[in-house]
Amino acid sequence: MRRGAAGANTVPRPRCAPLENIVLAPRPGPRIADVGRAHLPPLPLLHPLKILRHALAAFVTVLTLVTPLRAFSGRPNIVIIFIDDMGYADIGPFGATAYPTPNLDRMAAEGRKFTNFHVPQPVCSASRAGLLTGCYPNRIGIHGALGPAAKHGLAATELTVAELVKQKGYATGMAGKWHLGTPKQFLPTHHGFDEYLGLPYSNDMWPRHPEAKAGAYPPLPLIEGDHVIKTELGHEDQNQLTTQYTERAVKFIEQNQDRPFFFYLAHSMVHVPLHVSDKFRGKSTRGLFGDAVMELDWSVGEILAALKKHHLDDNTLVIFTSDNGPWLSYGDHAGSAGPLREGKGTCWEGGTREPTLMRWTGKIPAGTTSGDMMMTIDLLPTIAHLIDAPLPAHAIDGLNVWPLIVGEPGAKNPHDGYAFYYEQNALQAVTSPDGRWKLQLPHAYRTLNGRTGGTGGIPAKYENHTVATAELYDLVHDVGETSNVAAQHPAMVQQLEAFAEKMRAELGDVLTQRKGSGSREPGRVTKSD
Ligand SMILES: [Ca+2]
Repeated sequence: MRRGAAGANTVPRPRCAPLENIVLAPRPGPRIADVGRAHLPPLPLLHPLKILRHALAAFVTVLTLVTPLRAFSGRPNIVIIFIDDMGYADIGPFGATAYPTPNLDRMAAEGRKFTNFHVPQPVCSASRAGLLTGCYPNRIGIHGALGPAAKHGLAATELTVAELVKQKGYATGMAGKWHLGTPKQFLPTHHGFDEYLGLPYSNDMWPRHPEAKAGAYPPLPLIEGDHVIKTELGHEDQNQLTTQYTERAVKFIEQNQDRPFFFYLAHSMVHVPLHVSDKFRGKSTRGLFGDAVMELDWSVGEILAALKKHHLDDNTLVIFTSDNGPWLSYGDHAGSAGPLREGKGTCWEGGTREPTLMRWTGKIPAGTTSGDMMMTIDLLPTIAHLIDAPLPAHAIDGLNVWPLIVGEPGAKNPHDGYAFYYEQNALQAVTSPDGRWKLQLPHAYRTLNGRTGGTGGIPAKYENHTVATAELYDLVHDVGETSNVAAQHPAMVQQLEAFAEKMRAELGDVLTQRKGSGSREPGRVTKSD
């Protein structure tokens, strides 16, 4: 497995000059002109030549302070919009027709659509761990969806995207669902975010969820920083979440328009139980689900409008994607994976291939589509490349894919393959680096087996099915994983089996009773905490 110290981004890079610390002091900080003035002596009555010398000294002082700021302004702002449980075909650019998504349509027209962009695991906490650390989530001890009582979370020693960009003086903020540990020490403000507003975990871990047994969940809190600011959210509070998160993001952009910033907007919707504000209630022909997507589209529009208003379009990378595929058992309250097989909670394409858009005016070619395979774990090293930041010394799994993102001629995926783990360290599938070939390894998975899902927020029951022997799929010609072509391509099966073995040696695999050598422990609450 490649280590951060051996990857493409690992050339030692100069640390920030001390002056950047002055320029990037947290707001409200001194304005550049004020800082310059603070360094000037008072101007007594002096000989004209002395006045000239003072003036020259002042000019040089101001110049040295301003120069680093100008150099720094070349680093892009980054906004990641992470939707919860949105399916591959749930937005206009990916085929949704039952409701309009004009802002996402515009984002696709002004940016690039990625049709083969994946998450490493098809479930909330694990997926978020991969996005934020550039690691396969099982490498860092995070799997599944952490419950409110979980006593573990993202280890303090892991490096998040927020901590990465802070090394370069970025302002960092987050709104929305965290889900990487509820005890205070694991919350976003302890992982590199200057500010945070949101839910510590999923909005269905809630006493009012229609399926929640009495006493199963504590009251669902709203958190600001690392303090609970509302102890028990009700339905109307959930109705306001999309609006509230969006307003926070817009305010953050406004406040930080003059310095590089990173904002992570992790919406709670369209995870069940679905909620929407009055702005969009009843507005779609697809019920509450369509209404909620329309509100998310509105949210994207607000972000793009804020960037435009502050003239940041050509210096801001905006990424839109989802943490896993649709929760199909919820039927009319679930999204659609379109042509893809299965959904959330499976390593079929419907579970991990996400509707993804990226926009950076002048850098990412507008109105284009990429079919190259990429994964959220690649974003941290790609961002490190963009801002010239050092990668962590510990091993990570993602690699810089910027040449693929911008469509450089001849660009190739730098990986040996991608691994899809699920449950507690079960290696269920692997793909070739170009994303064409996928080997489904023997494992059990959940399926509705052709039945429709539930209605009104009550799910249907899944059945368990099994992949008995490894199955090979040609995703270029069969994106729906309908025809096992293992018998026709034995060499490809062998190649992917070898990659799977390499992953088992590194990260282990409970399905073949293997222990890996490269895994790390999550953070845990200790008695002294
Ligand atoms: Ca999710």
